[in-house]
Amino acid sequence: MSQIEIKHTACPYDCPSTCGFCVKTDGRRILEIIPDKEDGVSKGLICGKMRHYEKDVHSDKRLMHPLRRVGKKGEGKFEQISWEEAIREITDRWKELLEKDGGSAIAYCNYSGVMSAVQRHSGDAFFAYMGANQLVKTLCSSAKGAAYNSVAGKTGCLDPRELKDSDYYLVWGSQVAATRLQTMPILTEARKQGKKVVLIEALANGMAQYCDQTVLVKPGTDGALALAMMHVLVKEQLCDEEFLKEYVLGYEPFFATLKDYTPKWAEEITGIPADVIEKIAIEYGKAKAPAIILGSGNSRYTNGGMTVRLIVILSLLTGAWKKPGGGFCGAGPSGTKYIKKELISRPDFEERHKRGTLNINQIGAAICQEEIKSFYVYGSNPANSVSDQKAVYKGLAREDLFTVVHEQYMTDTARFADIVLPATTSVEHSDLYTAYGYCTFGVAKKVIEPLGECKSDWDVFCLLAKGMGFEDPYFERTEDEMVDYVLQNSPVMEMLTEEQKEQMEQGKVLTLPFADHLNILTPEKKFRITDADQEHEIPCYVPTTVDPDYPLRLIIAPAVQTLNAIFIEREEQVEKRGTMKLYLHTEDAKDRGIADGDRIICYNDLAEVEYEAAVTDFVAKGCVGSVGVYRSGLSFNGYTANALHHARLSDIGEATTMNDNGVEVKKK
Ligand SMILES: Nc1nc2c(c(=O)[nH]1)N[C@H]1C(S)=C(S)[C@@H](COP(=O)(O)OP(=O)(O)OC[C@H]3O[C@@H](n4cnc5c(=O)[nH]c(N)nc54)[C@H](O)[C@@H]3O)O[C@H]1N2
Ligand SMILES: Nc1nc2c(c(=O)[nH]1)N[C@H]1C(S)=C(S)[C@@H](COP(=O)(O)OP(=O)(O)OC[C@H]3O[C@@H](n4cnc5c(=O)[nH]c(N)nc54)[C@H](O)[C@@H]3O)O[C@H]1N2
Ligand code: SF4
Ligand SMILES: [Mo]
Repeated sequence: MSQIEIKHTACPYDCPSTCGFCVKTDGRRILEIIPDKEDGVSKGLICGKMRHYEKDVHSDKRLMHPLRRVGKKGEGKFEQISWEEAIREITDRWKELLEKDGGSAIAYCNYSGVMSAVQRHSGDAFFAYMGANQLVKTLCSSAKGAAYNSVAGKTGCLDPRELKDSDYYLVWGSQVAATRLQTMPILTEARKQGKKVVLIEALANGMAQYCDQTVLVKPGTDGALALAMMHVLVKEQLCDEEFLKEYVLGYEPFFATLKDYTPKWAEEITGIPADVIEKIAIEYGKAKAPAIILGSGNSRYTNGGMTVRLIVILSLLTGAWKKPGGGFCGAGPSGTKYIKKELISRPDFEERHKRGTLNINQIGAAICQEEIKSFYVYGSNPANSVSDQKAVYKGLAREDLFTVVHEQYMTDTARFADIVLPATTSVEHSDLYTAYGYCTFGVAKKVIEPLGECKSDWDVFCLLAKGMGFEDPYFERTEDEMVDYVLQNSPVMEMLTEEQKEQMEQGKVLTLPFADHLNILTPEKKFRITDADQEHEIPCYVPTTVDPDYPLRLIIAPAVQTLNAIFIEREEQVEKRGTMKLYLHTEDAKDRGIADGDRIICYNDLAEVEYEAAVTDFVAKGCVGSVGVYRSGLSFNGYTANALHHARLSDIGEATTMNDNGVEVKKK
């Protein structure tokens, strides 16, 4: 009989927490997930999605063998083939393409299916070595990241665990209960202590109940709110002049512009009454250690970078950053590089070729072009995640686009592949883990052998490299050797105590020191309100693009039960989540003769998408909200919110503008 063991591992998914937890295993199967009370981030509180990860690992829907398409594109008919055949077929085709057309004929798509370092970044090295079109990976919060960098560089912001010391909270566009679960107990405790939590949202139905006050804002107008709040802070002399003098560049010319940004001016734009803006600004200004918890929602606009710049600047004016718990939460908290990513993604391979670039947000249009002849997808599901869904399907349906998808499940993208390769889950491969929302680091070795014929991204890229005849030693390491090599070269090794090293060996996720928030990591060693590298050196209000033909603004929000398109193969999660709903304001519904539960069509110049109407007062007027990512088979008419998303890019960071689309709604 095999022995039962409890082993530590880490969550591989795109969630700021990267919880550590335990798995019970008999060496062949994962029997149970056991939350770990000693884990520094989760403290034993992990989400319902991962609480039964064993059901995903052992799902009978998992792909177990390489497959070759036998039916028409998208029909979903495949035959089983061997790995040798699969690799030969792929690499023969690529060699032919490279010889005839060059690397510009090959595109790939990868995003956040697996977040651990080696699995996530190994493909970058492979495709750079090959000279395929480089993917600009800006599908999530790149506008937010670039805007934060403009003001604060690499300065570490608050680790959410520091929020216990804050005395006033602005939860700004984040469904914390779904996406930052471990912050919830801190907010609950703060409220018990009489501290105030204010929510600034376009779609507040998920969070309003956990906050003392909800402020509904018209989508894409938060920059006006931030400016008006700063107007009030200056007028009421609530800015910390000493702090600004010592730590902040450019506040004088910026302050000179604030006089026109009155609360009354902002009311017109944001829909928030002027007296509400004034009151929040004064409360915020009088708090000793106020914290702004910023989600990514309001960065996903054509003015998203500017919005984030303004909110980060707001967090500086009262000197909150110098107080424990005060400042800004929602960008990189560490201020230190834990992993030398370049050892995995190998930017030096770029020198081998001059490559084209493709932005992931525009991958649909790209794969519709004849010049692109092959498409490789791993750790991503573009049919359900990127903008202009109709273009994505049109491209995937091209009989002459040789498509390979490396996946755990037969996703809407994989269904169109010529070759499907089965992927491991995190317990079947080894890797290094850093959280993007916390100061943590871990190494989790594989717990069980890969199921069926599944292989990890690292192993597949090494096999493909061999098939291609790539001779660089990079491709010769085994997965464990690669993980160890990156670990041994990690700056973290010098930060760890002997006890922590032992814990790391056991697969635990370690907490590293929080950043010194006044160790300002910009070239000038000061925060920058003005930035000569930006289109607008002095930050100002920039409206988002509004399409007069489609007066409602469509935004998207995450679902509690799923994580992007992950977990949509688990029946119980999908059942709990329910049908595809579109939230709309009572008055907007009334104007259109729509009642709660009606079947409705949401449309614009790109597509028509069918929903069930959810009528509520917890959404800003003029805004409609689509919650969760659905696969085509679970949608009403084959399309989801992404079909209504234009592929425009944000002002800073070339990022998605998923939330910045005009739509209209009618009863079906
Ligand atoms: N359960 C669950 N957890 C997740 C995910 C998931 O899908 N499900 N996704 C993961 C991923 S990939 C990410 S990036 C993070 C995201 O997590 P966060 O960065 O915390 O952001 P979200 O929770 O997605 O919240 C975005 C919010 O912005 C709001 N919003 C949209 N436009 C505006 C606006 O103009 N102004 C304001 N004030 N609000 C606006 C939306 O209504 C939404 O509530 O969560 C991760 N965690
Ligand atoms: N409508 C709508 N669109 C969205 C969002 C939304 O909330 N609504 N969210 C946006 C955001 S914030 C993000 S970050 C993106 C995410 O965009 P994507 O990363 O494209 O989408 P995911 O749904 O995360 O799909 C990842 C896929 O990777 C697979 N996978 C998991 N582990 C591995 C592995 O180890 N190897 C391989 N090869 N595959 C693996 C999973 O099975 C899954 O199908 O989507 C964006 N698009
Ligand atoms: S999805 Fe997030 S909350 Fe859930 S276990 Fe993973 S890291 Fe923790
Ligand atoms: Mo994301």
